[in-house]
Amino acid sequence: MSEARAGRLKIVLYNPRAVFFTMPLALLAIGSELDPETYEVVIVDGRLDPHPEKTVAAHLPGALCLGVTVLTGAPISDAVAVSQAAKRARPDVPVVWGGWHPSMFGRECLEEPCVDVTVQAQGEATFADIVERLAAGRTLDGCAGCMYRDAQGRIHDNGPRALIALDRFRAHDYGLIPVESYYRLKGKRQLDYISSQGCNFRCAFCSDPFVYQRKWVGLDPRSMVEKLREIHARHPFDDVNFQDETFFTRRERVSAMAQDIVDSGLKFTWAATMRADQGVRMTDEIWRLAKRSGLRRLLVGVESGDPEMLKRIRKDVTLEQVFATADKMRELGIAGIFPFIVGFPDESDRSVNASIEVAKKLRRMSPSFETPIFYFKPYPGSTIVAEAVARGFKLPDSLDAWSRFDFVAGLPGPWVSAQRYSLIERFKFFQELAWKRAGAGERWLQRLARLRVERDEYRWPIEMKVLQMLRPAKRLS
Ligand code: B12
Ligand code: SF4
Repeated sequence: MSEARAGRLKIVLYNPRAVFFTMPLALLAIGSELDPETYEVVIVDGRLDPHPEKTVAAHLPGALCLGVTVLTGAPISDAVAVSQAAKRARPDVPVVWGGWHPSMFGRECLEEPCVDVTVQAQGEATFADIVERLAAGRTLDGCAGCMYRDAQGRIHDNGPRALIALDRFRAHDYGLIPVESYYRLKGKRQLDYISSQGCNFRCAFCSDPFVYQRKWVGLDPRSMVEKLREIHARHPFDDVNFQDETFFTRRERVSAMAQDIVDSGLKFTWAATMRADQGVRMTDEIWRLAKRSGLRRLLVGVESGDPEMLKRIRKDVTLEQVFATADKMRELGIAGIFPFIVGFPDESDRSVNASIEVAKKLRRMSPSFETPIFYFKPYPGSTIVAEAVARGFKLPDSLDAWSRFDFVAGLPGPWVSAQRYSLIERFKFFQELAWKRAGAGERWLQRLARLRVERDEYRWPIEMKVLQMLRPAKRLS
């Protein structure tokens, strides 16, 4: 934790409750960018602290502001609860919201009286600017990258701030968070790390093109491995989970990083995201080097098994590329997560069935491949959603409604019939059982599940009902 240095100005940051224990990288990013000689950064994490409202309130006397990171969905209600408690305790301390939801809905978030400022997209420079202005008693007028409400209740939109190269920011200070507590809660010594921001692509279902305007910035590989070495010396880890949207955007960067890891003598495995078109553009040499440096798992978004749908959602990836990348992964013994999305507006049964068939093929390729299926939920800013809205689909119109817009409860959007939903849920269940590494006691159930999947026979799913009663599904948010 940061040492107490007299006379520094306190900045309190809050990460809402969630069911996973990924390290709070957003708060680490904005907190580390503040000059440690001038500011004392306190990070409170609702996933670690049983009474975050009280803890946050206790830190507020003398604080310059409270910063909260907010994802769309369930985290909004916790962010509101903690921000309201903060306002009750210290109405004079400004509350700043940043992250993916305020990046898309900066103005709407400001309708909630406990939120004073919202930050859009990359936050390091904007937050540092806000904090400096607050410290100097200056207004936020002209502070690019944020919106704010003035004393008269008027909302000001200062417009976007250009994306800044990550190497121009201070390195993330993992001393701001209790790294060992996250290891403990995850049950493994796995470090979360972010090496790039944004994405050059244009997938119609994703918030990234809207928030980062198809721009991408990545850390220099040399300084990154040096940083990993420093963190490793303080908090030894066995695995690094790169949380980048598109880690493999520049293959030369990946190659240099992998070579540096090998040369450093550090021994750890790592996982990251890859697009299938990036996979086919990697040379064999880089693939092998990445594996040698510890690459253990890739997340490769397939999204649809229907080439027409892939075009419609502007994925700009072909199924041939998916299978070529998967082949390479199988050859090198790299595990894979290949997510699909079903239930796009007006998606036909034929298209959903095509996704199911591709998922089956991938599952058959390796026991280390997983093919989760999610239901499409409309992110604003994309063409596919604009079309749906034009045809009468209503997006949530308040923060409260957005907080109940649960992306992951397994509930489909309005474009999936009850019958289709039931089929997809059954397929998801049986394909998992059919291909997972099963214990001796489960083998007969597994054989039955394989038979069902091969024959597309999901009627009378008694095994499913019994197993779901015995082991309820894990919540995702
Ligand atoms: C880790 C992660 C999670 C963790 C969250 C852990 C936590 N901290 O609570 C978990 C596993 C819980 C999670 C869940 C989900 N996630 Co998620 N997740 C991510 C991921 C991979 C990394 C986030 C991260 O740490 N980024 C690194 C930091 C440095 O970047 P950042 O968060 O953008 O922060 C910068 C700015 O946004 C800004 N900023 C952020 N917070 C703040 C706060 C202040 C005060 C300021 C000033 C600035 C600021 O400054 C930061 C530095 O520039 C992102 C993808 C990504 N690379 O960002 C997806 C992402 C955020 N997730 C996404 C989705 C869709 C989901 C799920 C729905 C996935 C699913 N199908 O299950 C769920 C449900 C979310 C929910 N409603 O609960 C979407 C966006 C969702 C949205 N609109 O909010 C993303 C963008 C992935 C994608 N492209 O689809 N997720
Ligand atoms: S889904 Fe992935 S590749 Fe597509 S725009 Fe989003 S982050 Fe980029």
